Amino acid sequence: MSNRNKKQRSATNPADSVTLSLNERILKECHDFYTDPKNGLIKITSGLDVDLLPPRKKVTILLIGNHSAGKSSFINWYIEEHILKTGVAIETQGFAFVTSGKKRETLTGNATLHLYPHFKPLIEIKRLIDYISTEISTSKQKKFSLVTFIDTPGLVDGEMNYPFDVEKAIQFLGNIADLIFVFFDPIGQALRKRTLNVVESLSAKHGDKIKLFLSKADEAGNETDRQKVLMQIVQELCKRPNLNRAGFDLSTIYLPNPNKPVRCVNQIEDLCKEIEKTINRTVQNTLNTLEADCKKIEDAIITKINTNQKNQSDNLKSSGKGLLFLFSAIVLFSSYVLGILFSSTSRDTIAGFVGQSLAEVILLYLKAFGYVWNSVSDDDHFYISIFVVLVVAVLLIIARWYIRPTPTISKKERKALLERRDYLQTVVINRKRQLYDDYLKQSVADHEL
Ligand SMILES: Nc1nc2c(ncn2[C@@H]2O[C@H](COP(=O)(O)OP(=O)(O)OP(=O)(O)O)[C@@H](O)[C@H]2O)c(=O)[nH]1
Ligand SMILES: [Mg+2]
Repeated sequence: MSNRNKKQRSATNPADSVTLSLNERILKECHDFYTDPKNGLIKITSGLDVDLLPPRKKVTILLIGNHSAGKSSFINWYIEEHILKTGVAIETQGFAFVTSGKKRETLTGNATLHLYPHFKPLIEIKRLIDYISTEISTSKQKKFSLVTFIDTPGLVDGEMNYPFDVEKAIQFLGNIADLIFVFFDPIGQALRKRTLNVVESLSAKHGDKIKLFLSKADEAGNETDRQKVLMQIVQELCKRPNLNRAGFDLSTIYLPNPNKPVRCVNQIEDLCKEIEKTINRTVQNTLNTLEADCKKIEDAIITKINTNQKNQSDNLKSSGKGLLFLFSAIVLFSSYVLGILFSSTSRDTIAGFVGQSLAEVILLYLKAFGYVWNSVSDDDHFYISIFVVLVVAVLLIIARWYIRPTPTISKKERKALLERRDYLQTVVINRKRQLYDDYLKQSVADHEL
């Protein structure tokens, strides 16, 4: 009980409720519910047939596109800090995870994969580890505290050799990312083959996550030029047979520059809204998954307890049968030995050992045994002995087979399992419902504003 209170207290840490937004707090609490070393869902499921992955505390957004399309500049703009190198030259050589944290820091590839365990399989792509890094920024702009951006090297056609398999890496990152932004810039029309190849293969699996943009739209000339560029890109995309065209949409964006007013429509706000929508969806999914996972664990606990009950009663029945076979083996063996050793012993000697009444029964048996024994030849005595030994051995083997109980859990373990179920129902589920209510109240308030 005291553990539970402690857990509940840690889940609503007052410091967190002051510094974190509600969505951050929900994702953090859900994550902690899984990873708590003592009562976490991952810990609780050890020994149960349930596989769980802790939810991530942030949404992951992968940015891909051709070289110089403005991917790094977009991230810098979003977080309002010049954290990534930008420029006309090929600036981004590797994959940079950009995330918010307490202090400005750059982490190496190994540290990055340690920080993002979901991405560990990237280590299998040759030489890639040297081209991965994490940039931690203290920025709290827009929704950055709930986002991890992944900046990627610009995709260029032709003979440009990447020191690692860039397509494979992007494919893998695309599997895990919650959103994939593809940037096409207006200048490099003829050089987009590689970008289109990657988009085509990603869209087959993740069509709903991919959003396409014409970036740097302020550089696309006048309205007519811009329409022409858009048409060209759409035509190129339409030529791709495997491209998933559900929700196929190409928005025009550029980074607002107060010193350079442009009269072109900028859909960059829609892009930011898309990020917010994904965050909201992730929060709801995380809460729903938490409840579903609790249910899964409860079911596994009940199954384990019921199976244990059945095993216990099966063990009892089986041991009964085993003991019966063991008893038969002992009776057969001892009767046989008794018959051979004592068939010529006198009534008085036997009575001296076991008393008069039992001696009568034993003598009766010895008489019958002696009759049968003497009626067969000496050779047959040998075969009979072998036969008896074999039967005894078989009986013992059968007895051993029956007296081999299926492992069961102790009363203490059973009690611990029921306590875990109780904890899930009374602490985790209740807290989840409370968080959901808070989330809904916030959404209603947002809409009313
Ligand atoms: N006019 C204009 N220039 C932009 C915009 N976004 C980026 N740029 C410029 O475009 C150039 C390339 O931008 P980057 O952000 O380095 O592009 P990138 O996609 O990261 O390029 P690589 O890392 O080489 O793949 C830089 O000089 C930026 O200043 C935009 O919206 N409008
Ligand atoms: Mg870049």
